[in-house]
Amino acid sequence: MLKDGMSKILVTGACGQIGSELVPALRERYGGENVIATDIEETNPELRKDGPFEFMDVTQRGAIGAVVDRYRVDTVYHLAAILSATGEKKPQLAWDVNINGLYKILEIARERRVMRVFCPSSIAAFGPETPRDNTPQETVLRPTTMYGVTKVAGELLGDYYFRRFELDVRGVRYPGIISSEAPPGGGTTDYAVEIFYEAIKHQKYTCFLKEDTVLPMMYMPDCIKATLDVMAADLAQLERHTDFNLAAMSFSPAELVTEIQKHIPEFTCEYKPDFRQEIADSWPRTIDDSAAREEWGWSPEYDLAAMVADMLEKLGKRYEEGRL
Ligand code: NAD
Ligand code: AKB
Repeated sequence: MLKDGMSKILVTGACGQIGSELVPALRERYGGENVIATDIEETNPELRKDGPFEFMDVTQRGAIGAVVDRYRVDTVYHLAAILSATGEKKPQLAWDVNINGLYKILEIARERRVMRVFCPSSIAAFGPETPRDNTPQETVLRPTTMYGVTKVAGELLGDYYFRRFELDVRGVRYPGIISSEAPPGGGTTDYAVEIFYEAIKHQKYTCFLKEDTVLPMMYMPDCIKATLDVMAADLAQLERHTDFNLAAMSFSPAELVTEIQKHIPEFTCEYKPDFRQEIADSWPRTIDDSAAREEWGWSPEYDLAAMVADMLEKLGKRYEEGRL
């Protein structure tokens, strides 16, 4: 709890892959009424069950201000964004939502004296000139996607608001997130979620990345843990603020297929790389997350084997119940 049990938390982009699981986790911890889920579209009606939901477009400053004022918001988890693959198809939209949206969130937070803002970055902040193995915390940030450009700019903007206005902005560079609840929203790592649905339903999958493309990944329970932990960390212990490297596991599509085949031996995968291959080739293979470990005690729980077993159990149950 951030302020004498009085936290009012706003989540933007709440119906997305991460928001769909972060909102219930926040409501569990802080109380349903205290977590206001917002999105431009209501693709997850479940979020209305345990607390407020509001339509809110993060590119509309007036709309953000109205929600912040109505609920007396003091903490923001800003998840609304356009991800890498959609961002390459619609770079202008990616800039508008990811940069103009973030700027408006930060300005409203500054004006209304919001206490703390979470704004995630991504492994997409790195680029082809970055060392790809054990990518250091401090390294070359020259991404070649619009999404990556917005993530680097977002890290810098958040740091600026911290230094210049003492707004407590925090963020991590999430790897690709794997989850069983909401589908991923137009990224390059989406294959690592789609593959489970196809393995269960059809026992075959066509992957849009090459079989040996290793990328950093993380299972949703670790993503939620990291998000809550970095936001709960003692500010005095933080040297960094908006750009913590974060790691849990790294694997290629072929390694994921082998792990799934341990549970579904008849599962097969073919590979037809598309435009997302070039994006993946510009990202790291493995990440050095020692700063997050040292400054706020980060440590993941799920490796590849544990993640695959849990995903197949959860999705398999939904399939048997006719809900997949
Ligand atoms: P997502 O695409 O699943 O969800 C984003 C949500 O934002 C969607 O529900 C969408 O409707 C909403 N949105 C889009 N435009 C909006 C607007 N103008 N106003 C309000 N809402 C709008 O994304 P996610 O995977 O949940 O990602 C959340 C955050 O985490 C993003 O900043 C993303 O860059 C970051 N991230 C995600 C991953 C991942 O693998 N999921 C990895 C690295 C970083
Ligand atoms: C994407 O693939 O765009 C996201 C990310 C790693 O930021 N999952």
